[in-house]
Amino acid sequence: MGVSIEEAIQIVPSPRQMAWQEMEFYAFIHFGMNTFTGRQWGTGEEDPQLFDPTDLDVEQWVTVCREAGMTGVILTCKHHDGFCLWPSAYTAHSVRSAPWRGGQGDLVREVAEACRAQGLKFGVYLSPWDRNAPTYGDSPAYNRYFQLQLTELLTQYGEIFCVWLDGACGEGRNGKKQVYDWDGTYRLVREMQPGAVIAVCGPDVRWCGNEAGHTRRSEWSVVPAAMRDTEKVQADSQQADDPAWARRLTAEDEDLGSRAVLAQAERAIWYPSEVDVSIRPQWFYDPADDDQVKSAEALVELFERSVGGNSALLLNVPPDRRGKIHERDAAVLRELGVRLRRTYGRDLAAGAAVWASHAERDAVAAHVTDGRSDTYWSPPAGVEQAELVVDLGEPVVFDRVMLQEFIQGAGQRIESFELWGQGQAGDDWVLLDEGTVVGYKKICRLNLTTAQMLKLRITGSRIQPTLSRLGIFCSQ
Ligand code: FUL
Repeated sequence: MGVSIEEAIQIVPSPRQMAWQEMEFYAFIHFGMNTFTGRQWGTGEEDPQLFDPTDLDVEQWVTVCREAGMTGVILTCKHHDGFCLWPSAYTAHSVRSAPWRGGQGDLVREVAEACRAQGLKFGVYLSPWDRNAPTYGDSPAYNRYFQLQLTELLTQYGEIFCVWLDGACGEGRNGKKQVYDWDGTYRLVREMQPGAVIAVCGPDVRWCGNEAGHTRRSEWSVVPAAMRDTEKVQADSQQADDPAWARRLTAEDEDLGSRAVLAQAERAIWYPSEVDVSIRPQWFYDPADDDQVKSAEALVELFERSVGGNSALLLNVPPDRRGKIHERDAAVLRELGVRLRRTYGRDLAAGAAVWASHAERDAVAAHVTDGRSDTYWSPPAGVEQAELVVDLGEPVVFDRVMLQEFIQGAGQRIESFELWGQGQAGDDWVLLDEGTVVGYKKICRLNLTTAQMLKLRITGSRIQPTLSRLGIFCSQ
């Protein structure tokens, strides 16, 4: 019992987890029967006649997402009410029975194709909980139904980057508890879409544990294997609806991967965090929320704290009853894209000279400013504390510092660090920020600073740290 740091650093992302992590920021699109009923959780008894967007424009959805800087879209192909946005062969409760496109429409296809046309990846949300399916609660029969539907989604719509399996679940109509065949479902995904990650009730991507956009101060990607327990994810998902719970994490939930936590674990796994949050207070469009769309500034902060806090950001953007992303949401997302490009489009440290207190063979300091993700700096094994100094050549104004570890080759190692700045060579060093974990990406949000020299002091790491990038940016 107990996972040592020697063992923990051997744990690295799978190629599909790494490809997903590099996507960083992508959209959730909640659209379906609830859009037309004003509910957030449908009962499953809704009349398919209600599904009738008047001015559907999926190109607009994808354009808005792309311009915001997103790299993919996950569509709610079936939410808890069981209504399918594609003409499933296994139920009549779908677009086939709706007036939209005369019953000939397939929204999953339209969105998948719009994504491909604009270079975004496409993913599917298929709610395990189904309040319409008569077999729900009758475990083997419903598992068959669920897996047949999943097979349709995985075989008819091209490449899928993510299968998002929601933890929310309730009793069946007959009062029976549905026992899901998770392993069978995972096997199907691996066989039919080997590049897809399985999120939340799945082995590849960890739900951050709240729907409020909160990222932990230390978001470890190496965590106890028990975190993957679907029963626990389901129990936590029930509580996510409780606004008080959703807005904070308990102290126990704060620390998922410190040495002390790993020492108590039987086994550890690479299980990185995803922050899922809506641009509005609710997941599905509700006109009452039109004046509560998050501001571009709030979204920048959300991006920097999640993507820059070793998580991915899954931002929900719910189209309205016309079938369009509302003008307000579209405007703030456009502004978000402008701000992100303005800040991160130019790395002020690119090519800068770097010195390190230690360097191991070809893992030299200059690799952190060479613009490549496959090179890195590292001190020799056993050197857990080390320093790196970047010389910008002249005083430079900035307010963001980005750090990235070489996780694909060396796992997650940095436990704590400090950033120091020197206005000009020879001035006193001033502490600019301190932090804990880095992982895939850490973004330090600083006050506007002028410095020629920047020093990273790694004050704690596992065996030896690695760093593949140190970037410096200005948001102003
Ligand atoms: C939750 C669901 O109950 C919500 O309706 C929404 O889909 C959210 C992303 O997950 O568990």
